[in-house]
Amino acid sequence: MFNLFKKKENQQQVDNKQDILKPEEQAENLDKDKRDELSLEGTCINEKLDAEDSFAISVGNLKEKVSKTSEGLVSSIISFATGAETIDDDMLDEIEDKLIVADIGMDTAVEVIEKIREKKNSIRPEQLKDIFKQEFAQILKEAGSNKINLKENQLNIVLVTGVNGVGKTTLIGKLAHRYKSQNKKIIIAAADTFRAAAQEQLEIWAERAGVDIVGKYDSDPAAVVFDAIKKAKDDCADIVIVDTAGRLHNKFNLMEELRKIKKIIDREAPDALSESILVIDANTGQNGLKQAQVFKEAVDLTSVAVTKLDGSAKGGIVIGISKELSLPVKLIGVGEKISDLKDFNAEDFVSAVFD
Ligand SMILES: Nc1nc2c(ncn2[C@@H]2O[C@H](COP(=O)(O)OP(=O)(O)O)[C@@H](O)[C@H]2O)c(=O)[nH]1
Ligand SMILES: [Mg+2]
Repeated sequence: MFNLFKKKENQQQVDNKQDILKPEEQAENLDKDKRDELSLEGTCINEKLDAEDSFAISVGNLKEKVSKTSEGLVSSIISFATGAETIDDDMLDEIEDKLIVADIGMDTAVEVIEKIREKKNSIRPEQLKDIFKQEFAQILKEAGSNKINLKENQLNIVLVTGVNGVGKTTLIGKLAHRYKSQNKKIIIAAADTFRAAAQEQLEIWAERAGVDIVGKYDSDPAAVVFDAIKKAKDDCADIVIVDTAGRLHNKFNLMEELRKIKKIIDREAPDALSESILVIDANTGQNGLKQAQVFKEAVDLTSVAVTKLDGSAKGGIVIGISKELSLPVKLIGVGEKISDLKDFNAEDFVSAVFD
């Protein structure tokens, strides 16, 4: 009853305001009021978003995927330590070089090696592998929870950013498939409107996953996001996944475009942005870290997805990202199939690389 009165009172305020608004603003306000009405009526009470673990990858399978990374990181540590009586500075310098080559990140490599150098007289060379494993596990843990953040009984928006070719569209297709299989209502916002091919590619993924898609080639990306949010509210959708452009040669414009998208999300659906995910290709190594700095500033990243981990020798970037950006890795791409997007589990990752 109270809500009804309140709604009536609000309606009066809106009506009064309409008189002094321009026609396009009036249209926008009416849309908003209609959406408010929908949520007031409680039609958007969605089913519980249950945590499924069928998207986990077994340590055995992960081990196979990260075998090259493991070779680069662990084999070198073992080969330097094998047969040595003590741990000396030269040995640690050489391991440091290997860690940098394996792309765990310069600062991370230096910091971990310095920590071990301080206690080198109290540990044995054969303990090194376990000590590195513990250090890396600690770094991954400190970056935060690896679980994708989705809220119950409300709209969730997942914003996906990253430079061209890293695997954003593929990841969105896989993610849509995952949530669809959990009976969630998904809408994809095709906000990479710059290339017609990008739209077509996403349409194919949407069709494969059996989810709705909003967006038109050459339209304003922020307007696509606006439309997707409107549709999501009208349809009581659970999740809107936003694809974005990634042409970095025009960095300033891209960041402006992304900021505008973020602004629309914050304005139209405050508190709905559950994840702002940066997608990084495992093979890009150090470059990935530099990209992340730029995106972090524009769209308030909450997490990272590392794609193409299958066959990459540079999977150590997972550790560098966690340490140097304080961002947890939450998803990993381990192949091109629709089921090849897995949850990242820090403990399993270090086991797969080190054991
Ligand atoms: N091996 C492998 N290939 C992937 C993975 N994710 C994406 N790709 C491939 O990377 C290429 C670029 O992907 P796309 O999604 O178009 O990247 P976008 O430009 O960021 O949207 C495509 O050929 C994908 O099939 C992955 O996890 N593993
Ligand atoms: Mg794309």
